[in-house]
Parts: sequence; structure tokens; C-alpha cells
Amino acid sequence: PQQPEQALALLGAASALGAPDPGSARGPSALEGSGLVASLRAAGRTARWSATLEPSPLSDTAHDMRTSLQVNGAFATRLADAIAGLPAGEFPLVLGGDHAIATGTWRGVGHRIGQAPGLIWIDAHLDSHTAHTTHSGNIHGMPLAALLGEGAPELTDLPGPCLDPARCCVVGARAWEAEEHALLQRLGVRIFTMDEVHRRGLHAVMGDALAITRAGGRGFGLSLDLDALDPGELPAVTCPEPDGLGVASLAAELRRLRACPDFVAMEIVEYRPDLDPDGLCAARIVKLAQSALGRETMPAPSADPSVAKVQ
Ligand code: 4U7
Ligand code: MN
Ligand code: MN
Ligand code: MN
Repeated sequence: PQQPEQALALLGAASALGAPDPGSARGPSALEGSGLVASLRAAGRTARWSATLEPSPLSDTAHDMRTSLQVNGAFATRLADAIAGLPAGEFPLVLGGDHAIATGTWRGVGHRIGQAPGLIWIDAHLDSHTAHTTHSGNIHGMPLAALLGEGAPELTDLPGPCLDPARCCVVGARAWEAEEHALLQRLGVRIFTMDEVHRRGLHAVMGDALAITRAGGRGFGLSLDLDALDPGELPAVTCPEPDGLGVASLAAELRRLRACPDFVAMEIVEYRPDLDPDGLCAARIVKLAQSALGRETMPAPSADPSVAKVQ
């Protein structure tokens, strides 16, 4: 099983430097305020809020591409260092922020475990542009490419190993541009589109995703972009896309992670508290985190007394 004795170290990454809207920068404080730590403790885990990283105030201005790459790279480097510096035996749960923070998260995790982790990237998007192919100029559309060593040096020259494309996959994709799709195809990253999820079911797809990312490695992680979920249930994200995953069905699949001793880190990104006035999305995010990280419980004893008599 996932080492339930491992304490969860929650780490806020309060950056929206990669996104077109500043709203996701408030994600960590909103999730902290919605009782995430207490909910994880209620699910049987030891948990603490370790720290929240804020971007330097100087980086919070309008940017050209070079400056954008620099400020996002600088933030990612600080995040990678913070993760690498967590006490051994703690499990990092990183709360965004926009998805550009992933550029730092998974390099830091690799540094921690001494090897590139396998990575399941659950997202409506592919996030695999480079500075040369991006249509929007937004850095949160680039982190998977950067983690694979592709793109500008500001995002790739970080501590810790780059990812191995053979042990990465994307789940839930339904909106991308041709260039980023071509990049992942060339590198051999498996893409489980929403069409495939509809055809085969999320259970079968997640089974394949776990096999790919766990094979021959020392550990694997999950990067959860909340826009993978259906905007009908989780609208408080920067880039909602119709026809996404259901909260209940994803939660059911995330429970499988509890049984994995090689599950080494998780991140949750792109939450926009400014679009969640009643906190409904926050409650669903807490449920998803509990599903992945709650302590594995024994099957409930049978309520039927005749079963006990039969031995
Ligand atoms: B997210 C986009 F053009 N591809 O590059 C881009 F459609 O981290 C979207 O997945 C990126 O939320 C979405 O800006 C980034 C766009
Ligand atoms: Mn993303
Ligand atoms: Mn996305
Ligand atoms: Mn987004």
C-alpha cells in the first residue's frame, strides 16, 4: 500500500504567472481555508501545511515572451528546490497556482527520488507547446514539453532529471493545437483522449496509465489539472472545456492510488476561487484529494451475522 505512515506535506504554489488570468494565484490560500488539511487528517493521514511560495512582486507585471519565460522559470526553480528540500519520508502534495508550476514540481520530485518519476498528466489540454509553437503566449500551455526537455532553457535548465516520455501519459485530452500533439507523438508520450475514455471507460484507461507510468521506475506521480473535469461539475478553472471527466468517476479511480507504494507525489492546479463563490468546487477538490490520499481502509465487516457463524 501507499505508505500511510508517510506524512503529507502540503505546499502552496501561489503563481498565476503562466496564465492569462491572475485568479489561480489565490488557489492555495482558498484550499487551505476550505479545510484541506483537516479533511486529509479525517481521511486517516498525518498532514501539515508546509509553506506557500509566492512569486517575487517584481515578476507581477506585463511581459514579453522572454520575461515570461524568465519569471516562470525562476518560480519553478524555487518550487523544485522547496520540494527537493522536504524531509525524506514526507509525501509532497503541491497546490497551484496555474499549471506552469508543474515545470518545477516534477523536477524537484525527480531530485528527491533520484530518478525521473513516471507521470500521469490528467488534463483537457496537452500543455506541450514551446515558446516557438505557442499560439497564446501563455506559459501554462508549455510545462509538459519543458519537463520532457523541450523548449526554452529558462524552463528546462532546472535541478533534477527531465521526464522519460516512455513513462508519461496524458489522460482526458480534448483540446489541443497541432504542434503540441506532434511533439508528444514524436517523443512517444501516450495520449488517452476523452474519446478513448468514452470508448473504453475511465477504469480501463487508468489501468493502462498506471501500467505505463509505474513500469521499471522507482516512483510515479499525478499532475491533476482541474480543467480535465467537466465544467458542469467543476467550472472554477481558467480554461474550461466541455465534455470532461465526472468528479465521482475520477474520485473512484484515484482511490486506486492508495494501494500503490510507489506513488510519490501529487499536484492539483488551475483552481480559480474567484469563480467559486459558494465553495462548491473547493469541496469537490477536497474530495478528489481525499480519494487519492486517504488511508486505505479494511473492507467493512459483514453486517450479516450468518456469515460469521459459517466461519
Ligand atoms: B492548461 C492553449 F491555446 N493550448 O497554449 C494554450 F488553447 O494548463 C491552452 O492545461 C493551454 O490549463 C491550457 O494557451 C493550459 C490554448
Ligand atoms: Mn494543464
Ligand atoms: Mn488544462
Ligand atoms: Mn488553464
